[in-house]
Amino acid sequence: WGDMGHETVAYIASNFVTTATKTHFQKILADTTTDYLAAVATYADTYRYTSAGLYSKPYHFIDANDNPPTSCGVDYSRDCGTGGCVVSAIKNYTARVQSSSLSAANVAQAAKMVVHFIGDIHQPLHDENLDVGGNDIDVTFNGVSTNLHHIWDTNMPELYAGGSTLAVAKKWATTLTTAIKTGTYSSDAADWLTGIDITDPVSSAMIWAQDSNAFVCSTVMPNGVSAVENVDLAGAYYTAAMPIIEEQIAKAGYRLAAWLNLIATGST
Ligand code: DCM
Ligand code: DCM
Ligand code: DCM
Ligand code: ZN
Ligand code: ZN
Repeated sequence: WGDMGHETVAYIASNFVTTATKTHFQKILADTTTDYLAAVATYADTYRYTSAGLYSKPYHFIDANDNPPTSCGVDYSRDCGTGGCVVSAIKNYTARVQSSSLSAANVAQAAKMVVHFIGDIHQPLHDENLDVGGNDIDVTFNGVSTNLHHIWDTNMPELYAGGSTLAVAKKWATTLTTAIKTGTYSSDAADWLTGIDITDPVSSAMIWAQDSNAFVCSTVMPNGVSAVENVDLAGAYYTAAMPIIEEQIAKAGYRLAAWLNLIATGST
């Protein structure tokens, strides 16, 4: 996701963590404001462009070597590269944020990484190898030349939510929080936590990756690459994609809250 998507995920999580979890992470992040998660949600994207952080580039995705739209599926041993992937990164930084021997700076960095990567794993094209997760599929969006990955990360969320600012993210998060509590998602939210297990981060994250990757076949390219390549996708394609984007952002925030609750207190 782009910055605004990550910030929305973080604000949703802020709305579902317990008071003890909030206190725990405000202390780790040295930030007692209500924006303590949203303020660090995009750190990992800045870090990966620094020379010190180049190693973390593969941590933002898992390259599922499946065959969309005919067959979708993620396999940890097949798809998590030797340099690591979003699933191994969630495992590593979940361990580091719970460490009592690492420096405060390292524990803070781990918290920032967990917030970001639980967001990214919910973007369907972050769970797909084809055409570099859609980066090599040229499309236009309202006449602007871009690529399929970028419209899922940024153009479609920003058009729907009304911009790219932190204030837009906060407002969208409020809407999605209500949808989880009492609206569209209220009967599904409990199922979103099926299989979550803090003692088995790989299995937990693979459930999320699998769930997200399935949308590559059903929604991202249901009629293959040729049906989207060099096409303007701001019409019917956008209309079909947007409910999935909203669901994935909502799920990411709800699962992130549960994961942070498990880290801080041992229960969701
Ligand atoms: N991005 C950027 N510069 C930054 C941080 C992020 O250009 N300092 C862009 C690159 C990606 C997008 O943000 O297109 C989102 O990245 P990701 O999906 O890994 O979060
Ligand atoms: N950090 C870390 N290990 C690194 C780089 C950074 O633990 N290799 C931590 C230190 C700060 C945060 O991440 O808490 C941001 O650091 P920087 O500004 O150096 O990216
Ligand atoms: N990306 C991905 N899968 C890949 C490579 C990249 O999901 N195999 C993501 C990371 C960024 C975006 O695509 O969100 C652009 O990546 P980059 O900045 O590395 O071109
Ligand atoms: Zn992306
Ligand atoms: Zn990312």
